[in-house]
Amino acid sequence: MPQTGPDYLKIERLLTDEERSIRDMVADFVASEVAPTIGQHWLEGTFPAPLVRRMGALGIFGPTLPPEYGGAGISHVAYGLIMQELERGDSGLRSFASVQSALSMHAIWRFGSEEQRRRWLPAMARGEVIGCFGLTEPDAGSDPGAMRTRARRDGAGWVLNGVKRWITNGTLADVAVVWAREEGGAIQGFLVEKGTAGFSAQDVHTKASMRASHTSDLVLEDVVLTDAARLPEARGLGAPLACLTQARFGIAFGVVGAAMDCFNEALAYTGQRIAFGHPLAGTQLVQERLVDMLSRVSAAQLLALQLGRLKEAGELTYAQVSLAKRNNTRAALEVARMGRELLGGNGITTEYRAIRHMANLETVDTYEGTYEVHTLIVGRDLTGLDAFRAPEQSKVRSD
Ligand code: TGC
Ligand code: FAD
Repeated sequence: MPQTGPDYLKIERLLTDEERSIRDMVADFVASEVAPTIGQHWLEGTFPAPLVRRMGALGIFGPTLPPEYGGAGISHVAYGLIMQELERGDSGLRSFASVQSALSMHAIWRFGSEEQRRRWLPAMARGEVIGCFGLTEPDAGSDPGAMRTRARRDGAGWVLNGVKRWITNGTLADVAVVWAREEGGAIQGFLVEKGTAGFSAQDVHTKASMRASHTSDLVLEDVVLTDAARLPEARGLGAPLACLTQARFGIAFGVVGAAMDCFNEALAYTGQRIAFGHPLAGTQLVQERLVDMLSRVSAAQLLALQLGRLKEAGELTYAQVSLAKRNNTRAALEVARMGRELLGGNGITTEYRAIRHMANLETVDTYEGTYEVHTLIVGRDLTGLDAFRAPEQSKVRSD
Protein backbone atom coordinates (compact mmCIF):
# COMPACT_ATOMS: atom_id res chain seq x y z
CA MET A 1 0.00 0.00 0.00
CA PRO A 2 1.40 3.45 -0.84
CA GLN A 3 1.86 6.03 1.90
CA THR A 4 -1.28 8.19 2.34
CA GLY A 5 -0.22 9.89 5.60
CA PRO A 6 0.95 11.40 7.81
CA ASP A 7 -2.33 11.25 9.73
CA TYR A 8 -1.24 12.39 13.18
CA LEU A 9 -4.73 13.64 14.12
CA LYS A 10 -6.60 10.52 12.89
CA ILE A 11 -8.37 12.51 10.21
CA GLU A 12 -8.86 9.21 8.40
CA ARG A 13 -11.79 8.57 10.75
CA LEU A 14 -13.62 11.63 9.40
CA LEU A 15 -13.70 10.21 5.86
CA THR A 16 -16.34 7.91 4.39
CA ASP A 17 -15.41 4.47 3.05
CA GLU A 18 -15.93 5.77 -0.49
CA GLU A 19 -13.62 8.76 0.10
CA ARG A 20 -10.90 6.48 1.49
CA SER A 21 -11.17 4.06 -1.37
CA ILE A 22 -11.05 6.79 -4.06
CA ARG A 23 -8.01 8.32 -2.35
CA ASP A 24 -6.26 4.93 -2.15
CA MET A 25 -6.95 4.22 -5.82
CA VAL A 26 -5.32 7.50 -6.87
CA ALA A 27 -2.45 6.99 -4.40
CA ASP A 28 -1.77 3.59 -6.01
CA PHE A 29 -1.81 5.12 -9.47
CA VAL A 30 0.62 7.88 -8.44
CA ALA A 31 2.99 5.52 -6.62
CA SER A 32 3.17 3.03 -9.47
CA GLU A 33 2.73 5.11 -12.62
CA VAL A 34 3.83 8.66 -11.76
CA ALA A 35 6.48 8.56 -9.03
CA PRO A 36 9.04 6.43 -10.94
CA THR A 37 9.42 8.93 -13.81
CA ILE A 38 8.10 12.32 -12.73
CA GLY A 39 11.50 13.62 -11.53
CA GLN A 40 12.98 12.98 -14.98
CA HIS A 41 9.99 14.64 -16.68
CA TRP A 42 10.46 17.65 -14.43
CA LEU A 43 14.17 17.90 -15.28
CA GLU A 44 13.48 17.60 -18.99
CA GLY A 45 10.53 19.98 -18.90
CA THR A 46 8.05 17.44 -20.28
CA PHE A 47 4.54 16.45 -19.22
CA PRO A 48 3.75 12.71 -19.08
CA ALA A 49 1.00 12.96 -21.71
CA PRO A 50 0.30 9.19 -21.96
CA LEU A 51 -1.07 9.38 -18.41
CA VAL A 52 -4.00 11.55 -19.52
CA ARG A 53 -6.12 8.69 -20.95
CA ARG A 54 -5.19 6.60 -17.94
CA MET A 55 -6.42 9.32 -15.59
CA GLY A 56 -9.59 9.52 -17.67
CA ALA A 57 -10.11 5.77 -17.29
CA LEU A 58 -9.65 6.10 -13.51
CA GLY A 59 -12.42 8.72 -13.36
CA ILE A 60 -10.14 11.56 -12.25
CA PHE A 61 -11.59 14.26 -14.54
CA GLY A 62 -14.88 15.97 -13.64
CA PRO A 63 -15.71 13.30 -11.06
CA THR A 64 -18.30 15.41 -9.19
CA LEU A 65 -20.42 15.85 -12.35
CA PRO A 66 -23.45 13.62 -12.98
CA PRO A 67 -22.85 10.39 -14.96
CA GLU A 68 -24.58 11.66 -18.13
CA TYR A 69 -21.74 14.19 -18.45
CA GLY A 70 -19.00 11.65 -17.73
CA GLY A 71 -18.73 12.19 -13.96
CA ALA A 72 -19.50 9.88 -11.05
CA GLY A 73 -21.22 12.30 -8.67
CA ILE A 74 -18.55 11.76 -5.98
CA SER A 75 -18.31 13.97 -2.88
CA HIS A 76 -16.33 17.21 -2.90
CA VAL A 77 -14.04 15.80 -0.22
CA ALA A 78 -13.33 12.77 -2.43
CA TYR A 79 -12.53 15.18 -5.27
CA GLY A 80 -10.17 17.08 -2.96
CA LEU A 81 -8.44 13.85 -1.94
CA ILE A 82 -7.85 13.03 -5.62
CA MET A 83 -6.10 16.39 -5.92
CA GLN A 84 -4.09 15.67 -2.76
CA GLU A 85 -2.79 12.37 -4.12
CA LEU A 86 -2.00 13.79 -7.56
CA GLU A 87 -0.01 16.63 -6.02
CA ARG A 88 1.82 14.17 -3.77
CA GLY A 89 3.21 13.05 -7.12
CA ASP A 90 3.78 16.50 -8.63
CA SER A 91 1.99 19.86 -8.76
CA GLY A 92 2.13 19.67 -12.56
CA LEU A 93 -0.04 16.58 -12.57
CA ARG A 94 -2.56 18.17 -10.21
CA SER A 95 -2.48 21.33 -12.34
CA PHE A 96 -3.39 19.30 -15.40
CA ALA A 97 -6.35 17.80 -13.55
CA SER A 98 -7.40 21.16 -12.04
CA VAL A 99 -7.44 22.84 -15.42
CA GLN A 100 -9.27 19.97 -17.05
CA SER A 101 -11.92 19.53 -14.33
CA ALA A 102 -12.32 22.67 -12.27
CA LEU A 103 -11.62 25.28 -14.92
CA SER A 104 -12.47 23.91 -18.38
CA MET A 105 -15.15 21.29 -17.63
CA HIS A 106 -16.67 23.42 -14.90
CA ALA A 107 -16.94 26.42 -17.24
CA ILE A 108 -18.80 24.30 -19.80
CA TRP A 109 -20.93 22.61 -17.16
CA ARG A 110 -21.94 25.78 -15.37
CA PHE A 111 -22.13 28.27 -18.26
CA GLY A 112 -22.50 26.15 -21.40
CA SER A 113 -25.56 25.19 -23.44
CA GLU A 114 -26.90 21.65 -23.23
CA GLU A 115 -25.42 21.01 -26.67
CA GLN A 116 -21.97 22.20 -25.54
CA ARG A 117 -22.18 20.06 -22.42
CA ARG A 118 -23.05 16.91 -24.33
CA ARG A 119 -20.48 17.54 -27.02
CA TRP A 120 -17.49 18.21 -24.76
CA LEU A 121 -17.92 16.91 -21.21
CA PRO A 122 -18.02 13.10 -21.63
CA ALA A 123 -14.98 13.14 -23.95
CA MET A 124 -13.12 15.45 -21.55
CA ALA A 125 -13.96 13.14 -18.64
CA ARG A 126 -12.40 10.23 -20.57
CA GLY A 127 -9.27 12.29 -21.26
CA GLU A 128 -9.87 12.12 -25.02
CA VAL A 129 -10.29 15.88 -25.26
CA ILE A 130 -8.02 18.26 -23.33
CA GLY A 131 -9.12 21.71 -22.22
CA CYS A 132 -7.37 24.88 -21.14
CA PHE A 133 -8.60 28.10 -19.54
CA GLY A 134 -7.41 31.45 -20.86
CA LEU A 135 -8.02 34.30 -18.47
CA THR A 136 -4.61 35.84 -17.66
CA GLU A 137 -2.94 38.24 -20.10
CA PRO A 138 0.50 39.86 -20.30
CA ASP A 139 -0.93 43.02 -18.71
CA ALA A 140 -3.79 41.56 -16.66
CA GLY A 141 -3.04 38.84 -14.09
CA SER A 142 -4.24 39.71 -10.60
CA ASP A 143 -6.72 42.13 -12.13
CA PRO A 144 -8.40 40.08 -14.89
CA GLY A 145 -11.13 42.71 -15.29
CA ALA A 146 -8.46 44.81 -17.03
CA MET A 147 -8.13 42.27 -19.87
CA ARG A 148 -7.54 43.60 -23.38
CA THR A 149 -8.80 40.61 -25.36
CA ARG A 150 -11.84 41.79 -27.25
CA ALA A 151 -14.86 40.05 -28.79
CA ARG A 152 -16.50 42.04 -31.58
CA ARG A 153 -19.95 41.16 -32.83
CA ASP A 154 -19.90 40.34 -36.54
CA GLY A 155 -23.37 39.61 -37.88
CA ALA A 156 -24.59 36.56 -35.98
CA GLY A 157 -21.06 35.64 -34.87
CA TRP A 158 -17.94 37.04 -33.19
CA VAL A 159 -14.36 38.06 -33.96
CA LEU A 160 -11.80 37.64 -31.17
CA ASN A 161 -8.44 39.43 -30.84
CA GLY A 162 -5.96 39.31 -27.98
CA VAL A 163 -3.16 37.44 -26.20
CA LYS A 164 -3.43 35.18 -23.16
CA ARG A 165 -0.36 34.37 -21.07
CA TRP A 166 0.66 31.56 -18.69
CA ILE A 167 -2.04 29.19 -19.88
CA THR A 168 -1.62 25.67 -18.45
CA ASN A 169 -2.12 22.96 -21.13
CA GLY A 170 -2.31 25.67 -23.81
CA THR A 171 -0.41 23.74 -26.50
CA LEU A 172 -1.96 20.40 -25.52
CA ALA A 173 -5.54 21.61 -25.52
CA ASP A 174 -8.15 20.58 -28.08
CA VAL A 175 -10.46 23.28 -26.79
CA ALA A 176 -9.64 26.55 -25.04
CA VAL A 177 -12.08 28.38 -22.80
CA VAL A 178 -11.18 31.97 -23.72
CA TRP A 179 -12.45 34.96 -21.78
CA ALA A 180 -12.86 38.20 -23.74
CA ARG A 181 -14.59 41.50 -23.18
CA GLU A 182 -17.34 42.30 -25.62
CA GLU A 183 -16.55 45.69 -27.18
CA GLY A 184 -18.32 48.22 -24.98
CA GLY A 185 -19.78 45.44 -22.84
CA ALA A 186 -19.26 42.61 -20.39
CA ILE A 187 -16.77 39.74 -20.22
CA GLN A 188 -17.93 36.64 -22.08
CA GLY A 189 -16.59 33.09 -22.45
CA PHE A 190 -15.88 31.35 -25.79
CA LEU A 191 -14.88 27.81 -26.75
CA VAL A 192 -12.06 28.06 -29.27
CA GLU A 193 -11.05 24.80 -30.93
CA LYS A 194 -7.49 23.87 -31.83
CA GLY A 195 -6.88 24.55 -35.51
CA THR A 196 -9.28 27.50 -35.72
CA ALA A 197 -7.87 30.05 -38.18
CA GLY A 198 -6.02 32.85 -36.36
CA PHE A 199 -5.65 30.86 -33.12
CA SER A 200 -2.22 29.60 -32.01
CA ALA A 201 -0.35 28.52 -28.86
CA GLN A 202 3.34 28.55 -27.92
CA ASP A 203 4.94 27.09 -24.80
CA VAL A 204 7.08 29.03 -22.32
CA HIS A 205 10.44 27.20 -22.13
CA THR A 206 12.22 29.15 -19.41
CA LYS A 207 10.36 27.95 -16.30
CA ALA A 208 12.32 27.03 -13.17
CA SER A 209 9.07 25.86 -11.52
CA MET A 210 6.16 23.61 -12.58
CA ARG A 211 8.41 22.06 -15.17
CA ALA A 212 6.38 18.88 -15.70
CA SER A 213 3.53 20.95 -17.12
CA HIS A 214 2.93 22.85 -20.34
CA THR A 215 2.43 26.59 -19.84
CA SER A 216 1.62 28.60 -22.95
CA ASP A 217 0.77 31.87 -24.60
CA LEU A 218 -2.45 31.83 -26.63
CA VAL A 219 -2.67 34.24 -29.55
CA LEU A 220 -6.00 35.20 -31.13
CA GLU A 221 -5.79 37.15 -34.39
CA ASP A 222 -9.16 37.83 -36.00
CA VAL A 223 -10.53 34.50 -34.80
CA VAL A 224 -14.01 34.11 -36.31
CA LEU A 225 -16.52 32.17 -34.22
CA THR A 226 -20.22 31.45 -34.51
CA ASP A 227 -22.48 32.28 -31.61
CA ALA A 228 -22.63 28.54 -30.86
CA ALA A 229 -19.04 28.86 -29.54
CA ARG A 230 -20.10 31.36 -26.86
CA LEU A 231 -20.92 30.13 -23.34
CA PRO A 232 -24.47 31.45 -23.19
CA GLU A 233 -24.80 31.62 -19.40
CA ALA A 234 -21.49 33.44 -18.76
CA ARG A 235 -21.83 37.17 -18.46
CA GLY A 236 -19.42 39.36 -16.51
CA LEU A 237 -16.23 38.76 -14.55
CA GLY A 238 -18.16 36.69 -12.00
CA ALA A 239 -18.27 33.77 -14.49
CA PRO A 240 -14.50 33.11 -14.77
CA LEU A 241 -14.10 33.95 -11.07
CA ALA A 242 -16.65 31.25 -10.21
CA CYS A 243 -14.48 28.74 -12.11
CA LEU A 244 -11.43 29.94 -10.17
CA THR A 245 -13.26 29.21 -6.93
CA GLN A 246 -13.60 25.56 -8.03
CA ALA A 247 -9.92 25.30 -8.88
CA ARG A 248 -8.78 27.05 -5.69
CA PHE A 249 -10.83 24.52 -3.70
CA GLY A 250 -8.86 21.69 -5.31
CA ILE A 251 -5.56 23.48 -4.72
CA ALA A 252 -6.32 23.80 -0.98
CA PHE A 253 -6.37 19.97 -0.87
CA GLY A 254 -3.71 19.39 -3.51
CA VAL A 255 -0.88 21.26 -1.84
CA VAL A 256 -1.37 19.16 1.30
CA GLY A 257 -0.24 16.17 -0.78
CA ALA A 258 3.00 17.89 -1.76
CA ALA A 259 3.60 18.91 1.88
CA MET A 260 2.93 15.37 3.12
CA ASP A 261 5.43 13.99 0.64
CA CYS A 262 8.09 16.43 1.84
CA PHE A 263 7.39 15.57 5.48
CA ASN A 264 7.57 11.82 4.87
CA GLU A 265 10.79 12.20 2.93
CA ALA A 266 12.42 14.34 5.64
CA LEU A 267 11.32 12.02 8.47
CA ALA A 268 12.75 8.98 6.71
CA TYR A 269 15.96 10.74 5.67
CA THR A 270 16.80 12.24 9.06
CA GLY A 271 16.04 8.91 10.75
CA GLN A 272 18.80 7.25 8.72
CA ARG A 273 21.34 9.99 8.15
CA ILE A 274 24.14 9.82 10.69
CA ALA A 275 26.00 12.97 11.78
CA PHE A 276 28.14 13.38 14.91
CA GLY A 277 27.63 9.66 15.59
CA HIS A 278 23.84 9.50 15.75
CA PRO A 279 20.77 9.98 13.52
CA LEU A 280 19.93 13.57 12.63
CA ALA A 281 16.35 12.90 13.81
CA GLY A 282 17.73 12.43 17.34
CA THR A 283 18.81 16.07 17.60
CA GLN A 284 16.61 18.70 19.19
CA LEU A 285 16.80 21.17 16.31
CA VAL A 286 15.86 18.56 13.71
CA GLN A 287 12.94 17.38 15.84
CA GLU A 288 11.73 20.96 16.09
CA ARG A 289 11.81 21.20 12.29
CA LEU A 290 9.93 17.93 11.87
CA VAL A 291 7.28 19.00 14.36
CA ASP A 292 6.92 22.38 12.64
CA MET A 293 6.36 20.54 9.38
CA LEU A 294 3.83 18.15 10.91
CA SER A 295 1.92 21.00 12.59
CA ARG A 296 1.50 22.78 9.28
CA VAL A 297 0.47 19.59 7.48
CA SER A 298 -2.08 18.63 10.16
CA ALA A 299 -3.69 22.09 10.27
CA ALA A 300 -3.87 22.22 6.47
CA GLN A 301 -5.49 18.75 6.35
CA LEU A 302 -8.23 19.82 8.77
CA LEU A 303 -8.79 23.13 6.98
CA ALA A 304 -9.20 21.37 3.64
CA LEU A 305 -11.56 18.78 5.05
CA GLN A 306 -13.85 21.37 6.63
CA LEU A 307 -13.79 23.32 3.36
CA GLY A 308 -15.08 20.19 1.63
CA ARG A 309 -17.79 19.58 4.18
CA LEU A 310 -18.98 23.22 3.86
CA LYS A 311 -19.07 22.80 0.07
CA GLU A 312 -21.11 19.63 0.38
CA ALA A 313 -23.55 21.48 2.63
CA GLY A 314 -23.82 24.26 0.02
CA GLU A 315 -22.51 26.81 2.53
CA LEU A 316 -19.01 27.51 1.21
CA THR A 317 -18.18 31.12 0.28
CA TYR A 318 -15.47 32.14 -2.14
CA ALA A 319 -13.72 34.11 0.60
CA GLN A 320 -13.46 30.93 2.69
CA VAL A 321 -11.88 29.22 -0.32
CA SER A 322 -9.41 32.13 -0.56
CA LEU A 323 -8.51 31.71 3.12
CA ALA A 324 -7.77 28.03 2.55
CA LYS A 325 -5.87 28.46 -0.73
CA ARG A 326 -3.75 31.19 0.82
CA ASN A 327 -3.05 29.32 4.06
CA ASN A 328 -2.47 25.84 2.70
CA THR A 329 -0.29 26.87 -0.22
CA ARG A 330 1.97 29.01 1.93
CA ALA A 331 2.09 26.26 4.60
CA ALA A 332 3.04 23.67 1.97
CA LEU A 333 5.73 25.96 0.58
CA GLU A 334 7.20 26.41 4.07
CA VAL A 335 7.10 22.65 4.67
CA ALA A 336 8.86 22.02 1.36
CA ARG A 337 11.55 24.57 2.17
CA MET A 338 12.13 22.96 5.59
CA GLY A 339 12.23 19.51 4.01
CA ARG A 340 14.76 20.62 1.47
CA GLU A 341 16.93 22.08 4.19
CA LEU A 342 16.84 18.90 6.29
CA LEU A 343 18.19 16.93 3.34
CA GLY A 344 21.36 19.02 3.25
CA GLY A 345 23.24 18.79 -0.07
CA ASN A 346 20.98 15.97 -1.20
CA GLY A 347 18.13 18.45 -0.87
CA ILE A 348 19.21 20.29 -3.98
CA THR A 349 19.00 17.32 -6.32
CA THR A 350 15.87 16.00 -7.99
CA GLU A 351 16.91 12.52 -6.91
CA TYR A 352 14.98 13.58 -3.80
CA ARG A 353 11.53 15.19 -4.00
CA ALA A 354 11.65 18.28 -1.78
CA ILE A 355 13.25 20.72 -4.19
CA ARG A 356 10.90 19.78 -7.02
CA HIS A 357 7.87 20.30 -4.75
CA MET A 358 9.38 23.51 -3.40
CA ALA A 359 9.97 24.99 -6.84
CA ASN A 360 6.49 23.94 -8.00
CA LEU A 361 4.83 25.46 -4.95
CA GLU A 362 6.33 28.85 -5.82
CA THR A 363 4.01 28.77 -8.83
CA VAL A 364 1.04 27.51 -6.83
CA ASP A 365 1.55 30.38 -4.37
CA THR A 366 1.21 32.77 -7.36
CA TYR A 367 -1.37 31.24 -9.69
CA GLU A 368 -5.08 31.07 -9.03
CA GLY A 369 -4.73 34.31 -7.10
CA THR A 370 -1.47 35.28 -5.40
CA TYR A 371 -1.01 35.19 -1.64
CA GLU A 372 -1.59 38.98 -1.59
CA VAL A 373 -4.76 38.78 -3.71
CA HIS A 374 -6.25 36.23 -1.31
CA THR A 375 -5.23 38.40 1.63
CA LEU A 376 -7.23 41.24 0.11
CA ILE A 377 -10.22 39.04 -0.77
CA VAL A 378 -10.50 37.85 2.83
CA GLY A 379 -9.72 41.36 4.10
CA ARG A 380 -12.57 42.76 2.01
CA ASP A 381 -14.92 40.06 3.29
CA LEU A 382 -13.94 40.78 6.90
CA THR A 383 -14.10 44.56 6.78
CA GLY A 384 -16.47 45.36 3.91
CA LEU A 385 -13.74 47.63 2.53
CA ASP A 386 -12.19 47.03 -0.92
CA ALA A 387 -8.42 47.56 -0.73
CA PHE A 388 -7.70 46.46 -4.33
CA ARG A 389 -8.05 49.81 -6.00
CA ALA A 390 -8.55 53.48 -5.20
CA PRO A 391 -12.24 54.30 -4.55
CA GLU A 392 -12.52 56.57 -7.62
CA GLN A 393 -11.49 53.62 -9.83
CA SER A 394 -14.09 51.22 -8.47
CA LYS A 395 -16.77 51.83 -11.06
CA VAL A 396 -14.66 52.45 -14.15
CA ARG A 397 -15.50 49.09 -15.77
CA SER A 398 -18.85 47.78 -16.88
CA ASP A 399 -18.95 44.57 -14.80
P1 TGC B 1 -15.19 41.77 -8.01
O1 TGC B 1 -16.04 43.00 -8.00
O2 TGC B 1 -14.63 41.28 -6.75
O3 TGC B 1 -16.05 40.56 -8.64
C1 TGC B 1 -16.82 40.67 -9.81
C2 TGC B 1 -18.02 39.75 -9.61
O4 TGC B 1 -17.55 38.40 -9.39
C3 TGC B 1 -17.94 37.94 -8.08
N1 TGC B 1 -16.78 37.21 -7.54
C4 TGC B 1 -16.69 35.89 -7.46
N2 TGC B 1 -17.55 34.91 -7.74
C5 TGC B 1 -17.14 33.64 -7.54
N3 TGC B 1 -15.95 33.32 -7.08
C6 TGC B 1 -15.03 34.27 -6.81
N4 TGC B 1 -13.82 33.92 -6.36
C7 TGC B 1 -15.40 35.62 -6.98
N5 TGC B 1 -14.76 36.80 -6.79
C8 TGC B 1 -15.61 37.76 -7.12
C9 TGC B 1 -18.26 39.18 -7.29
O5 TGC B 1 -19.20 38.90 -6.27
C10 TGC B 1 -18.84 40.09 -8.36
O6 TGC B 1 -20.17 39.67 -8.62
P2 TGC B 1 -21.30 40.76 -8.95
O7 TGC B 1 -22.53 39.93 -9.14
O8 TGC B 1 -21.35 41.66 -7.76
O9 TGC B 1 -20.85 41.45 -10.21
O10 TGC B 1 -14.09 41.98 -9.12
P3 TGC B 1 -12.68 42.71 -9.02
O11 TGC B 1 -12.38 43.25 -10.37
O12 TGC B 1 -12.67 43.62 -7.84
O13 TGC B 1 -11.65 41.49 -8.81
C11 TGC B 1 -11.47 40.96 -7.62
C12 TGC B 1 -10.31 39.94 -7.57
C13 TGC B 1 -8.99 40.66 -7.47
C14 TGC B 1 -10.56 39.19 -6.30
C15 TGC B 1 -10.28 38.97 -8.73
O14 TGC B 1 -10.15 39.60 -9.93
C16 TGC B 1 -9.25 37.86 -8.57
O15 TGC B 1 -9.56 36.83 -8.01
N6 TGC B 1 -7.99 38.05 -9.10
C17 TGC B 1 -7.01 36.96 -9.16
C18 TGC B 1 -6.93 36.43 -10.56
C19 TGC B 1 -6.66 34.97 -10.59
O16 TGC B 1 -6.79 34.25 -9.62
N7 TGC B 1 -6.35 34.47 -11.77
C20 TGC B 1 -6.19 33.07 -11.96
C21 TGC B 1 -6.11 32.73 -13.44
S1 TGC B 1 -6.37 31.01 -13.76
C22 TGC B 1 -5.02 30.26 -13.15
O17 TGC B 1 -4.18 30.80 -12.52
C23 TGC B 1 -4.98 28.82 -13.43
S2 TGC B 1 -3.66 28.02 -12.76
C24 TGC B 1 -4.33 26.49 -12.88
C25 TGC B 1 -3.48 25.36 -12.65
O18 TGC B 1 -2.54 25.12 -13.47
O19 TGC B 1 -3.76 24.65 -11.64
P1 FAD C 1 0.76 40.51 -11.13
O1 FAD C 1 -0.72 40.64 -11.08
O2 FAD C 1 1.51 41.43 -12.00
O3 FAD C 1 1.32 40.59 -9.66
C1 FAD C 1 2.72 40.81 -9.36
C2 FAD C 1 2.87 40.95 -7.86
O4 FAD C 1 2.12 42.09 -7.41
C3 FAD C 1 2.33 39.74 -7.08
O5 FAD C 1 3.14 39.49 -5.97
C4 FAD C 1 0.97 40.22 -6.61
O6 FAD C 1 0.53 39.58 -5.42
C5 FAD C 1 1.25 41.71 -6.36
N1 FAD C 1 0.02 42.50 -6.40
C6 FAD C 1 -0.84 42.66 -7.44
N2 FAD C 1 -1.86 43.47 -7.09
C7 FAD C 1 -1.65 43.82 -5.79
C8 FAD C 1 -2.33 44.63 -4.85
N3 FAD C 1 -3.48 45.25 -5.16
N4 FAD C 1 -1.81 44.77 -3.62
C9 FAD C 1 -0.66 44.14 -3.28
N5 FAD C 1 0.04 43.36 -4.12
C10 FAD C 1 -0.45 43.20 -5.35
N6 FAD C 1 -3.69 31.91 -15.83
C11 FAD C 1 -4.76 31.47 -16.56
O7 FAD C 1 -5.64 32.25 -16.93
N7 FAD C 1 -4.86 30.16 -16.90
C12 FAD C 1 -3.93 29.24 -16.55
O8 FAD C 1 -4.08 28.05 -16.86
C13 FAD C 1 -2.79 29.68 -15.81
N8 FAD C 1 -1.79 28.80 -15.49
C14 FAD C 1 -0.63 29.29 -14.94
C15 FAD C 1 0.47 28.44 -14.80
C16 FAD C 1 1.68 28.95 -14.32
C17 FAD C 1 2.89 28.03 -14.26
C18 FAD C 1 1.76 30.29 -13.89
C19 FAD C 1 3.05 30.85 -13.33
C20 FAD C 1 0.67 31.12 -13.99
C21 FAD C 1 -0.52 30.64 -14.54
N9 FAD C 1 -1.61 31.49 -14.75
C22 FAD C 1 -2.71 31.06 -15.46
C23 FAD C 1 -1.50 32.91 -14.45
C24 FAD C 1 -1.63 33.25 -12.96
O9 FAD C 1 -2.94 33.14 -12.52
C25 FAD C 1 -1.09 34.68 -12.76
O10 FAD C 1 0.32 34.61 -12.91
C26 FAD C 1 -1.45 35.24 -11.39
O11 FAD C 1 -2.83 35.46 -11.30
C27 FAD C 1 -0.69 36.54 -11.08
O12 FAD C 1 -0.77 37.44 -12.13
P2 FAD C 1 0.57 38.15 -12.70
O13 FAD C 1 1.54 37.05 -12.99
O14 FAD C 1 0.17 39.02 -13.81
O15 FAD C 1 1.13 38.98 -11.51
